[in-house]
Amino acid sequence: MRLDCLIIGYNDTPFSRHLDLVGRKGGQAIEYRTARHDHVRFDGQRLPYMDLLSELDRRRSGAGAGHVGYHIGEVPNLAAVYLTSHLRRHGYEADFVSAFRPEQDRLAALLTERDPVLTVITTTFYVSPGPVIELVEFVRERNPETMVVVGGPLVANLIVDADAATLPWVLAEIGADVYVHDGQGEDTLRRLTAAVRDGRPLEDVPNLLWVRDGETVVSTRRVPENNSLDECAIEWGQFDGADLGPVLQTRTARSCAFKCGFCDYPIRAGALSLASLETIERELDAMAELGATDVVFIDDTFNVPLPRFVDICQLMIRKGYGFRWYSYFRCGNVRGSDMFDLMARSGCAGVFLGIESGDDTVLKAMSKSASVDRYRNGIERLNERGIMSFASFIAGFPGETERTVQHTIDFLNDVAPTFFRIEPWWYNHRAPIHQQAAKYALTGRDFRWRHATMDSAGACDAVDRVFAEVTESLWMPMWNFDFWALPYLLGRGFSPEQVVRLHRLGRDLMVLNDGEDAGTAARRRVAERALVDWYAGVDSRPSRYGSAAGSPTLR
Ligand code: B12
Ligand code: SF4
Repeated sequence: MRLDCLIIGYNDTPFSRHLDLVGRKGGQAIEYRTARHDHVRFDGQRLPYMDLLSELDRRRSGAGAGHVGYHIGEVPNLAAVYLTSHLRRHGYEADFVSAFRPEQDRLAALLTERDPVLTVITTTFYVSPGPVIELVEFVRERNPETMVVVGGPLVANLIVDADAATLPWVLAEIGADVYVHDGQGEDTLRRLTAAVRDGRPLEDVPNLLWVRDGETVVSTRRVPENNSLDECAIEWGQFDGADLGPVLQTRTARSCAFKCGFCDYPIRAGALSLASLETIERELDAMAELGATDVVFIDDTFNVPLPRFVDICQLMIRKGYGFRWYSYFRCGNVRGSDMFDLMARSGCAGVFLGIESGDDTVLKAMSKSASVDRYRNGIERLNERGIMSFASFIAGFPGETERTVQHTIDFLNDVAPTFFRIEPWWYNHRAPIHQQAAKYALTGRDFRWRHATMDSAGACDAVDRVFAEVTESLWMPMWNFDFWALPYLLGRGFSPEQVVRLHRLGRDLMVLNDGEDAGTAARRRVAERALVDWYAGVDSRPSRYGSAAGSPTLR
């Protein structure tokens, strides 16, 4: 039967391609310096952690090149699941592909055999159009007739950033037939699917853009969506547990009630909107029914408001689902110990902490509504209960100095969250801090900026310093990994200790990334051997992707 809609999750750029691109910017470019902490050199290859695991698995199993032993796309892409569920609920034939690269063959088969009327490209993760262009070309080669639709955050950001003269050019370059312009967009997609299927004109559907004659952007009327999270919750029963795997992501809230100086998400996503406890219970029941072992709540502030968070933890205890769960967590908002006990009893296995700085003046400049003391208390309570934590930091926000960086190092060594990472500040002109540019003598944008107390190169130096001097918490790389790799790996059968060990051994190898002399090479061989030996003791479930033909993840 013909598909009404095929939805594509995410397209991860191969790391080697990324290195080539950022390498061309020169060794001092921030992107290049950041990439140094995102991979290890292993037997002559530069591999981010997920590819390192695939390589260890390939050697152990004797599989051939192209073996995808590990890929974060095994966790079903949430936007793709969400949009598929939304369309199915309204009676449309919809299916999704979680990750393009390891599922290329399946995507090609769906495009030719199920001949979708619409092919939808989600853009949750893209800060530039490159990955979308690659997908559009792939889709058109396999099915020139399908209508290619692109929407989501990338489109919204391009519309805000590009001026009237460049927007048609950028959209034409991406090459889709239609763009959805809305912070949500699911209902526009439903209307578009109906219109195309029924042969009605696109002009009937709000929130659309397309390019006419390569130079004019045509837009239909704007009707911003405000979809109810209760009415639009994912109906997990529509899916097969074996297809989805044991690690599932969901969200119980949209947007965020805070206004951190560096973040534009609440501006983009609108007012905070919450799903009811009944909806959450229905979703969790269905996930348990599908056999989920690990559930990830991607809400930006899962424990705000606190009474609701208590209700959710109590619900998980009462229902005895037995799965481990993970979320972002504002640990500075929680006092006392009871809440942490409740989290542990309800199965919390790991939390993402947006700490940002170990210095109160920087936290204040960030409008973080948090203090170092409250953070300290929160992390200590988590550590006592064996809940793993990942603490994320920003280097170089206005107000940052050598001294405040030292405070971050001291904080990490003193409080010891399980994992941490620090990244140079990315100056986003859409974020609230931009309104205070004059106060901080701020100039530039993105990864090239300067303010009264630091510039972007100084922020990179600070990252190197924190990486080198923190000994009591383990560096967790970002590239296709990040905190979200924790549920994935535990779901694949790793023990928490094995995940910790991976990070310890990975760091031993990562510190040797830059060296070329004989001494470094000898140390590298020892560190590589330790990883091979460690992996010999890992008894993980097989990958869903295995030797996916044509997967260039390891190239
Ligand atoms: C989980 C996660 C990951 C995981 C994903 C695992 C997986 N299997 O899915 C991993 C670790 C892989 C990851 C990687 C990265 N991530 Co990430 N990630 C997230 C996280 C926590 C959740 C994303 C999510 O699923 N959202 C839920 C979906 C439902 O929301 P949504 O995309 O907004 O979709 C809605 C609409 O936008 C719309 N929509 C989306 N696309 C389309 C298309 C059409 C046609 C229509 C109609 C509608 C539509 O539909 C949805 C329903 O309304 C977010 C933070 C957050 N809390 O959201 C960061 C986030 C998305 N990640 C981010 C970034 C920067 C990255 C990386 C680039 C980091 C890096 N340098 O490596 C990589 C990119 C990887 C890649 N392939 O390119 C940024 C994105 C910034 C941006 N887009 O401006 C975020 C917002 C974090 C942040 N605040 O910085 N990430
Ligand atoms: S960083 Fe997190 S808590 Fe702060 S405004 Fe953004 S989404 Fe909200």
